[in-house]
Amino acid sequence: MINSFRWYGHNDPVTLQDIREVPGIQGIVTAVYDVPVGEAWPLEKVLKLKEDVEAGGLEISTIESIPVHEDIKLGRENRDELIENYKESIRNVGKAGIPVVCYNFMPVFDWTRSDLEHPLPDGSTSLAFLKEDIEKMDPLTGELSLPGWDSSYTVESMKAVFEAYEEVDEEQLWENLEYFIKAIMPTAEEAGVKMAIHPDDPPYSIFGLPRIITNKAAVERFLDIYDSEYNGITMCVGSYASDPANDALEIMEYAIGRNRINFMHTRNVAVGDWGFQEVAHLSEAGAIDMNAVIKLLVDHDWVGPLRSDHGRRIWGDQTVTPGYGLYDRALGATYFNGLYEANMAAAGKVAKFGTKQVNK
Ligand SMILES: [Mn+2]
Repeated sequence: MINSFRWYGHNDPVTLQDIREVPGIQGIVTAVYDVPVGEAWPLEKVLKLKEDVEAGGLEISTIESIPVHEDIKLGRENRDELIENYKESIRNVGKAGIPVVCYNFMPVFDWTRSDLEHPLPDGSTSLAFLKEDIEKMDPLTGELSLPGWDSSYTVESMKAVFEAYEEVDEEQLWENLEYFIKAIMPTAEEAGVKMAIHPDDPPYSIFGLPRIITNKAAVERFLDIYDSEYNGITMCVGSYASDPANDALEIMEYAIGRNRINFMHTRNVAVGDWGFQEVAHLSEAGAIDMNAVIKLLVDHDWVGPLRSDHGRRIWGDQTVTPGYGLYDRALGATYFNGLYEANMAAAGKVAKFGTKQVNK
């Protein structure tokens, strides 16, 4: 396991030096942020990103993410050109020696929450998805704007994209995903880049839009599209567990049994028929047995990147990017180090983090 930490580039108030001081962090999860969605990432930009991270004493373990253009998801006529650009980005990531790319295939909205500062009993706040609040929202009025929603959409363009999805049901979206996967995978294999699809977040339909990467059956169907270790998943335990019908550990056991987990996201959630709220990473705080998660990785000698996912806002953290403050993610990262070390020791193996500190 390569314990990793997401970094949003030089505008991120969490610096590479901050991250480097978190014990056991070996990998950076980041992206090229200044190329419009649909265009190819130039090699120079990928190499510059790599140099910047290495100058900070760290290495890129994962690209999160290369966004998939809406026209690919919609299966529009111009998709072949957009897919060629996507393949070029994968090739350039491979040339930079970066082994993993995370992406998702969610229509219109990336992750969605109703509240970014929902209080927890300990006085901290976190991201929440309260169904009764979501049901009152109408993305077509233009009155709402939530993070995770692409702010570049005007009321008119939002209406247009919703109209376009009236022609794309779940089966059609699967077909469009299949077309995309079959087109990019030979390139990913050649480039030595393992692809890792992130589940829909939350893993069910919102605002009538189709959503397909939602449960164990979906993972099975997805992996069967193209049977290669380069065609894998991001096992985001918190996203899968956000649907009370899912058993995230069962999904994980299935995917790791097929050697198709290419990236791990570890966050915990409290879940109910009311929706879900993100909580501290500790198992007892939420629905996920994190020790069982790490034990599965150790049992399978899993060697990929894992990152502590969304944290609560604690200790007066002023970070703007919701869920991506330094403190609670750092607490999560050290918690996962502890679980990893203990599980490795129980299996008669030694956990190595590359952090041995020697004073002169
Ligand atoms: Mn995730």
